[in-house]
Amino acid sequence: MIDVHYWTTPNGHKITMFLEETGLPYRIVPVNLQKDEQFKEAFLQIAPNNKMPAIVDHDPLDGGDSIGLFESGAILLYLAEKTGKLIPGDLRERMDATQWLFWQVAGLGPMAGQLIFFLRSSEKIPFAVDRYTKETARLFGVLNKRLENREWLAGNAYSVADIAAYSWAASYSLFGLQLDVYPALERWLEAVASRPATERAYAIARDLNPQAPQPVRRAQREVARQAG
Ligand SMILES: N[C@@H](CCC(=O)N[C@@H](CS)C(=O)NCC(=O)O)C(=O)O
Repeated sequence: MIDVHYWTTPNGHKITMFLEETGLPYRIVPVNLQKDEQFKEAFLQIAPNNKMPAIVDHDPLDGGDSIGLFESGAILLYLAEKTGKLIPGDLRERMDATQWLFWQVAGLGPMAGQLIFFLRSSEKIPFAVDRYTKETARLFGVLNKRLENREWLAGNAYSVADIAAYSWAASYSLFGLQLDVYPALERWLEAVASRPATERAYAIARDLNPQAPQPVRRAQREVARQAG
């Protein structure tokens, strides 16, 4: 059994998306960020950086003591190693998936996260909003270009690289972005959103926190477009 210390944000969805894909048994341990539960002592013992997600695997492959992990990228790589799933077997493809995973955790996530911070800040700092808006749009452009003429971010199959990038890319409207200028990204978003495991992962979020944003599907965008 794996305890998933989780809240209903893009970084949290990555882990439930992986677990729903693979069917590994897990239970959610809510870390309600609105109640500052990320600062609770018990959570800090697992995640000293006071950010979720984190996991505790009570049944690690080596048969030893429980393993606690924080940082979504490290958790995804650990789960991929544990299951042998959602990571390419071929060395070059595996490294490709790894570099796109790192691109997300070191680039898209932090830049878009800073943008949200400055957009929501009571103190308005146009320079900061401008800087992170441009950088987030640039990163969306990189993702779109990567997905031109290929189905998935790395290798020939859906992988941890797609899972890591999806929940951030699906939040495009929070960053003031429209998908019209990112057609390859739009096609990929729809492909990931329609996976039953993705739908289950976001349903878990909705049950825990009805305010959690849900992905907007292509059909919904079409209806909105026609309504003007
Ligand atoms: N690099 C970390 C980022 C995790 C992160 O930023 N988590 C946010 C929510 S999406 C959080 O827990 N924030 C609480 C806080 O900053 O106090 C990862 O990829 O896991």
